[in-house]
Amino acid sequence: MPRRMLGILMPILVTTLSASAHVGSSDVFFEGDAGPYHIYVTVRVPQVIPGIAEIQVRSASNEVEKIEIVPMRLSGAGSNFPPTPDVAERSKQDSQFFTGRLWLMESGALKVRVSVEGSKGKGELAVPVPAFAQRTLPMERSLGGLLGLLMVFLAVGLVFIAGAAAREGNLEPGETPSPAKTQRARMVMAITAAVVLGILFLGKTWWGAEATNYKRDVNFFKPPEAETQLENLNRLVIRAKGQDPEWSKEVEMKDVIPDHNHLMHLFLISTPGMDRMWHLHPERAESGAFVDDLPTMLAGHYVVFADIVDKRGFPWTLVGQIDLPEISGKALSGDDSTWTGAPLAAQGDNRSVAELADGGRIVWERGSGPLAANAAMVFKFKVEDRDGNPAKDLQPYMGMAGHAEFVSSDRTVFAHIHPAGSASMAALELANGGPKVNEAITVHHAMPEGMSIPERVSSEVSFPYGFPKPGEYRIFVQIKRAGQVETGVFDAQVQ
Ligand SMILES: [Cu+2]
Repeated sequence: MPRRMLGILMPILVTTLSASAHVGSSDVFFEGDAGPYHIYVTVRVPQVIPGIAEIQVRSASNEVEKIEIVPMRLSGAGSNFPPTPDVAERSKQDSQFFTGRLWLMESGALKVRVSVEGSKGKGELAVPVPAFAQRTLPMERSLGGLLGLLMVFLAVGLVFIAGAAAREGNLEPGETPSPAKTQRARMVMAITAAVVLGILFLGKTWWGAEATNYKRDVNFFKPPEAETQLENLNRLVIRAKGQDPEWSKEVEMKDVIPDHNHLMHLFLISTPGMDRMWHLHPERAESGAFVDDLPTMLAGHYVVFADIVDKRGFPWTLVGQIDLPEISGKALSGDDSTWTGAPLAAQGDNRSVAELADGGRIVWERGSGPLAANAAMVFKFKVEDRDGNPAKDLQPYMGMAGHAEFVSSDRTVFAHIHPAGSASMAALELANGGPKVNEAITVHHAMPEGMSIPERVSSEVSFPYGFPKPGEYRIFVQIKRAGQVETGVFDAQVQ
């Protein structure tokens, strides 16, 4: 009895709050093409695993008739044999909006396959979903008290029922139990009490083991630490250290996979003002550490965010801090970029125009009204040349029209987003069976600089994303124009 009761209670014990796969931003936002249909997908990842993910799909056109969704492993065993898909429910008010709920049964790199049917035939795509237990909250006191009372009532009741059965179970009507029967009943009650206590003890042990495992899981998936060290004046060495001792055995640095051209995307952001930012690409050394010869930088305190993707396609952001002296380093080259400007508070809230060095600008078409937390949005940015016309010189930057980093002023949220959304490009490729499918999603498949013919990129770039909580955010939007990476910075007050 107590065992089964505990089983029912477990999901209540582990009700939770929000945490991360980027940092502090666990929901998945996606925009892309399922065959002929352009769709937006939001996956609200459950805080507990097993748990229910909420899926929202918006179709850009009214040609979609039916949408099916199913969760699967991102790669490896099980990624090719989906269970029976669920049909997403079509909204009665809005025929282009579909919702569904899916059970996610395990932590790790998963994907949700979305199959679309409509007047143009069928289309399909898969959205990578990093699923992980995020936090454990203690059971509410009142509920715990009530359940405790019930348990005592049931346990004591069981002892008395057993006693009564032994004493009076086979009496004739009106007969009183003999002293021998009363004696036997006491024995039975004592044995029953021992058995009940034994079961309760086993239940408690089992509960404790489950809770410990669960806590370990929560710890395992917390953002790992970026241990940083400055060597030889300008060489930054970064080592990954998981919150759980087992982490480095399961996530080996020798196995991390490239994500849009690089094994690591490193962001150094000056704090508290976030008035300087570097986006760099360290190389992996033999030892498994990542190493970068820093460019010339001002002395200061920097927060470190380093994105990597493990071999299963699970994205990790290493988080750290470092005090750097003034560095006279190498010139920026390749995909590395930097920005310097006004600190966060000085910009004023909700600034939506960013001036660029050549007189051009990036304009955030944010619409009117306040920005709400937990709302899926499409962040649209227009790039203008110095005459105010749509810029015609945009090129792919690391294979995409743009990159955006959303950082909260308290640095508890960091999300590196692309036009295809919040999933890493490496995971998107794994989810959709290789880089080929990705061409629909990226502007141009990532190739070493100089090998690809630069394609024209639209002067408008958009990112599907939603702020995970209220607060002040800085948004770094990075694009490439005529061979030069440019960064536009926007501040947002989110309610
Ligand atoms: Cu990027």
